[in-house]
Amino acid sequence: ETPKYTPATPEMVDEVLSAYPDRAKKMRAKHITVKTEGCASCSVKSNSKTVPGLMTARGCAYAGAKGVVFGPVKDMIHISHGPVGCGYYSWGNRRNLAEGELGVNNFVPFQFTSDFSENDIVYGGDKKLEQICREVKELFPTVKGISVMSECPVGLIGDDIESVSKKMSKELDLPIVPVRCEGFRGISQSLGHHIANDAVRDHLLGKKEREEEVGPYDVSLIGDYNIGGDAWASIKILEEMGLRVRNVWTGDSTIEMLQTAHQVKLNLIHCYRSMNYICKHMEETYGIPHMEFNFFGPTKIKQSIRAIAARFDETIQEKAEAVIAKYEPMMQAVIDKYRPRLEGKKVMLYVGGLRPRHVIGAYEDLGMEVVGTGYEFAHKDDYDRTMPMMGDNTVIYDDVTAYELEEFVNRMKPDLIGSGVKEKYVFEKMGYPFRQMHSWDYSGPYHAYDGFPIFARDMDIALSSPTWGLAKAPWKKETVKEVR
Ligand code: CFM
Repeated sequence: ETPKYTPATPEMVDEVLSAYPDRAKKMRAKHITVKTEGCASCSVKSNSKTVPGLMTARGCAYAGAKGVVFGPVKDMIHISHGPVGCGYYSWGNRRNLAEGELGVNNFVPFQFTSDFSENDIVYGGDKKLEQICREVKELFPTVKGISVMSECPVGLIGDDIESVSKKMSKELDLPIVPVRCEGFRGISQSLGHHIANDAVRDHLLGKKEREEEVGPYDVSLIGDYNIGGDAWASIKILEEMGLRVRNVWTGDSTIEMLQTAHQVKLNLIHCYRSMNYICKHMEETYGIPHMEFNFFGPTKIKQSIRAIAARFDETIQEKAEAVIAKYEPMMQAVIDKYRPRLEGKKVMLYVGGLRPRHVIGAYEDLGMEVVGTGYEFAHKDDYDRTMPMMGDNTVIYDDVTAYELEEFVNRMKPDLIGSGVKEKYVFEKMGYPFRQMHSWDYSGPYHAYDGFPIFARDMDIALSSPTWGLAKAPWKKETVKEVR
């Protein structure tokens, strides 16, 4: 009794939105489109404020700066500056893995907060911040730097974290980076990425020189946060191609990788949304070109390897072909195993700012079709890159509300949904196979050749679980005779 898939139509969208008051309906309609043949009016409004009263999944600037960009830098201590909740709820759930000795050169699994109380709000938290910086250095003398991640109240009461950072940086002889990522700034975590990029630009990038000369094959891997080991899988390919990955921003990375990233030949950018700012800056200031690439699924990996190799000489190009030749048969074996089980399955996605388009190729490699997708906080340039990848009669939704997504799923009945923890249990209770496409559901990596077999297995596990046959109460099944 598989539910019957129904393609999206403009009427379906209209019907779902008709539950809203006129004004809200009008505003939301601009953020949703059904792609039709020719795709004339095929665009959506994005990167604008959520309609108050509607429940969406977005995060805040603090989430984008602390959780996304700075958090994974392992040998710095990141102080969640403000009340305890922001630090507590951003603690350890993004699965950005890091190697190293805990408390010595890896502080990623820890949580540091200034734990603001009423007194700090009334009298200001600058003195407390000074004290925390001293304690950080005293307790963890090997720490390489500190970031001060502002939470909302710090901005509201006008604390001067810049001057505290400057003062303490001198006193402790340690880079201390003030980051003005108060959650109220902007309309989503996206501004937090930008603020964090700017903080790296102003306080870290170019502040240190590696003594070794810049080699012809030196690159940085930008916008890979090592979720479930993704960056490790990506580095493996790049190094087998003969490139030298000098810096990773910021999965399993160090403060030195942020300081010396002006010393490479090329920036390879996976997550465009969160790191395009700094790449443009490095291009303008240091003349380092950047290129986007996609390591999800063998088709995109192959295209990306060749595109990257084309930026280098024949040595790299030959090695690139050898890498493809080595891994393609393994990937074909994965496809041969899973494609017959997954062929034709329809997927609906809803993730942050990159994956809603980046994973489409990986699903297609398995014969699956993405019939709906959307971003929490993407901008126009992200949707411009997305539209051509979607088939006809697919629905694209920006900053979708909990109600809208549930109703689209109710009407379209996809086979699999890929989204986050806020969505997971709603859809599982509705009887839909689900995978978390932020955290990889305690799994991963999904990037690169190491990741694709795991991705394929995980999608199959979700879809083929016998649980779905038990989701309906026995007395509601037609096959069960009514007992009176
Ligand atoms: Fe980039 Fe990301 Fe993403 Fe992102 Fe995020 Fe993330 Fe994401 Mo969750 S940096 S935009 S702010 S690829 S945490 S590792 S999964 S929403 S699609």
